Amino acid sequence: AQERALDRDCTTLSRHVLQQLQSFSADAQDLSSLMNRIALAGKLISRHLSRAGLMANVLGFTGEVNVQGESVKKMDVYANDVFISVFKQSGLVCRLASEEMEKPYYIPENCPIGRYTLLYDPIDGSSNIDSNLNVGSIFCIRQQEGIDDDGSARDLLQSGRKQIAAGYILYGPSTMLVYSIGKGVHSFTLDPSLGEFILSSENIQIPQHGPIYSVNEGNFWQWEESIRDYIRYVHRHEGYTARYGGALVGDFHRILFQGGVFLYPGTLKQPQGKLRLLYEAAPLAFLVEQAGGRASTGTQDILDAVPDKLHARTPLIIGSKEDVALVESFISERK
Ligand code: AHM
Ligand code: MG
Repeated sequence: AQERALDRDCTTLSRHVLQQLQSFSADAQDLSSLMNRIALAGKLISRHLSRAGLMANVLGFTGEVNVQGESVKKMDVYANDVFISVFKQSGLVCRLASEEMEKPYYIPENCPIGRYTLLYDPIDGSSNIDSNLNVGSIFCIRQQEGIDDDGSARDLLQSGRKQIAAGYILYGPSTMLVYSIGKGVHSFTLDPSLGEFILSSENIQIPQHGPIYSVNEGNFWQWEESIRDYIRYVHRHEGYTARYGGALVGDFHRILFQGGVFLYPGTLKQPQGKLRLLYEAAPLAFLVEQAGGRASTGTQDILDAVPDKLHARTPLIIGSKEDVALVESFISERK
């Protein structure tokens, strides 16, 4: 029994990916090394974040010089560079696209063989950093379809169904990695003493309904009437509780385990909302569908939405099936 406990307690991420793939095909080996690289980026960022408070100004501004005379990078710039350097060495990824870079970043030395594109938000919820609160990284992997691209990355302007893997890393009291390669959703916790992500929950299923609603109600008068209708409904019915942390990864993580809904609807100033389709909404939509939940723009599944540009934004309603459907019903009523 002890042996089995040890066995269970020590399923590392890399072993888990290989078990999931159950094959030694080239694709399987690619995916497992891609996931290992993402885990490495997560560990590096996690380590840097845990020391950030000790280093003058790491949290704040770019271009500063710290006590050791090294220039201090703002956290999101640092995290963006971590992903680039980690994938430069992998050989598999020819192109990276992130919230921090206007254009995709090509790794020419990988391009003859690199068949994948990594899309990511290196630090999601970056305003939380200034107060030492949780942030995250969001990622997904797509097969590269346009190698001799002119930099416009048109092949990326396709639906989220093209993702072959997606997930996030949550930098909270513990660092966690949650991922899916289309075979369920699994979470891992970083054991800092081992430097390994250890399996904590397998085949996570989101409750069909949950108590949490997570939305920035400060935007109330910026929303369409239908969203206000939904919030009024929630206020008038028992069993709802509000939670909003200002970092999508953290808010989504809570809902994945406890059920409920996260919303970032369009506003008067930003009719498409704030969140980006390709590297924020679509990866989480991939996860939530794998966990038995839903993600919607309000009128369409997020995974069916096609962006018109790399940094396109989308309204996002994501979480438990019944709760997403309830929000949608208010929207269709007002159409
Ligand atoms: P960021 O990627 O620039 O950090 O912005 C995304 C973040 C999300 O993590 C979070 O859900 C949202 O912005 C919060 O926005 P607001 O402060 O408008 O409520
Ligand atoms: Mg972000």
